[in-house]
Amino acid sequence: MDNILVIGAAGQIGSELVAELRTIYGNAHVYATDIKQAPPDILEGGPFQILDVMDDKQLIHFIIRHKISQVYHLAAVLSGNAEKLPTQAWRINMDSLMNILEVAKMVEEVKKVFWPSSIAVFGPTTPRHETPQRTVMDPVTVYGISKLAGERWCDYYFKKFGVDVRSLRYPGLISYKTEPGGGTTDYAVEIYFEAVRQGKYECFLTEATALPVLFMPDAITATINLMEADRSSLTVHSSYNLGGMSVTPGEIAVEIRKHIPEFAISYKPDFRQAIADTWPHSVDDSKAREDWGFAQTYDLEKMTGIMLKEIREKLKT
Ligand code: AKB
Repeated sequence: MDNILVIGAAGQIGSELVAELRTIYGNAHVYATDIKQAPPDILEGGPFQILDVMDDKQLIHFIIRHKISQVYHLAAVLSGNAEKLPTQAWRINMDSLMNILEVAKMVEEVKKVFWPSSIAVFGPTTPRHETPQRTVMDPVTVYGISKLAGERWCDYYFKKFGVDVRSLRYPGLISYKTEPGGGTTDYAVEIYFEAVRQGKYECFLTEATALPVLFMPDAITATINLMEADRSSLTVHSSYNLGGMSVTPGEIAVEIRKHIPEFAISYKPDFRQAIADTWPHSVDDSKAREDWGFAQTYDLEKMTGIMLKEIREKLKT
């Protein structure tokens, strides 16, 4: 039986991934860790420990002590926050990945590693529509540069040392359980929370800014399916494109108004507009579909209905 370590378990992806992994592998086999306290369901549902992935000694002890065979390393400084603290963000994003890759190289019991990349690896001269798997990559943000460098390291550790590291270029992820923090696509989560809380939202991107987004259940399924795929079927060892749906703030607002007719949106672009302007509008994820069967099941309409219903429930309690 696999023992799984999730780093960044209290975050937007981690809090949902841990729950799903515990359903599949059993509560006792999924070790949730973070540098901050996790939400009650993670704490009560199985083992949780405060762990700093930057501390390589603590990390290797943890992995050996708990006989960890799979690692999901989700901790990162996202695009908006990384622009405020460039050198710290670079250090955190890169050193943490290097610690994980080194442990996976050294400890034979570690069979697989998951590390998320992002659409941020693309840049202003990358084709913006249906961005191909292999294309120009010239990121101009610290976050994007760190993700692109990370992808190259993942590919290097796979080819040089046989480390089975798997990765997805996540688009903006939309969820209601745990709100994201410090990203450019965060608007697409905030908009739903503010629609329910206040009936209005001031968006930090313009009305027509198109970015790819994906509903969290599809992202969780994709992540686990990639990790469970037969190694021989995988042809990309840097990171797989994951498209989702291409949406603008204006289009989400129209969809929200079908449920909350009085919803008002205004636009006040800030520094994150310049980041979004260098990212793809839509992404070609045919390689992920071919190699390990990626499939998206939620569209904007279905996602909006669920987001508003779940946020209403959540804010009641
Ligand atoms: C961000 O906006 O920084 C992230 C991402 C797309 O990687 N959500």
